[in-house]
Amino acid sequence: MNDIHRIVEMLDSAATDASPVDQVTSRMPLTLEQAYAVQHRLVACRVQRGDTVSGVKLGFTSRAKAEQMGVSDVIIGSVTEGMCFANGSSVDPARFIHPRVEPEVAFRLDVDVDPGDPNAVPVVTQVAPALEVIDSRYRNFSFTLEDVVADNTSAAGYVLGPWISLEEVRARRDLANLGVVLEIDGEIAETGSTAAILGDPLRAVAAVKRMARAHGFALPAGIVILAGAATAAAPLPVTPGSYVEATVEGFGRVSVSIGGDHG
Ligand code: OOG
Ligand code: MG
Repeated sequence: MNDIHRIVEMLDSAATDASPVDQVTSRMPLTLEQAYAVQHRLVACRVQRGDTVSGVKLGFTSRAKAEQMGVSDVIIGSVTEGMCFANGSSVDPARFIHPRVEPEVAFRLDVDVDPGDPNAVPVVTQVAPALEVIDSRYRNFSFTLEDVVADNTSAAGYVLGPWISLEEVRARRDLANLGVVLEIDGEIAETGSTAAILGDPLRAVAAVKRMARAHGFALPAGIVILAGAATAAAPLPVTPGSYVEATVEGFGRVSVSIGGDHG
């Protein structure tokens, strides 16, 4: 337990100082259960400093991401208000170590869900295009499944595009077959399809309930669900004035620009 405490301190300061650390598992074994215990304590540290949990995220729901990182199981993490950037706003890259950006689909949970109740249905009626900024606290962005779970699944930031009614989208299109494009400074960085996310992004909602039950997450009404990247992640540019945009076919756009003090 002392070890757990030390890992939490190490990962928490790595994030707040934007300074990388060695993988935990290169020095000591970590079970998946211990990894989630570390993650919950890390998020609790943020909450203690005045932040609020605003949602949950899934990782490795697409093959592109699993192959990019050499990890295959779906993982779950938390995102907070402090990680949320307004659509179109600018972020200071100095707060990150080696940030990457991913195009995602987000849902909003409409009802309180008790993950342990087999009859509780996680209802979602709104969907939005999203960008996720991930920033592993581990040197070289390399980790095992347990390392990345302990590090709150590399969560560092997210941006939500306009919410639209899921019913309206589904009346016109197949949510499981929409083109996704990630552009950086006007150039296409990654392209994919919403099909990449578990075959259908809506499957992420059921997966969140299952993962929440297995790993001790609460699912209150109003939280955001980040379904996972539809493509591999691209490096987030660090040049002030750079611009990142994701589009999901038939949805609005979501973008962020790079700010900071350098030039
Ligand atoms: C872990 C987070 C993966 C996704 O959308 O698949 C993730 C990582 O790649 O560092 O957020
Ligand atoms: Mg992601």
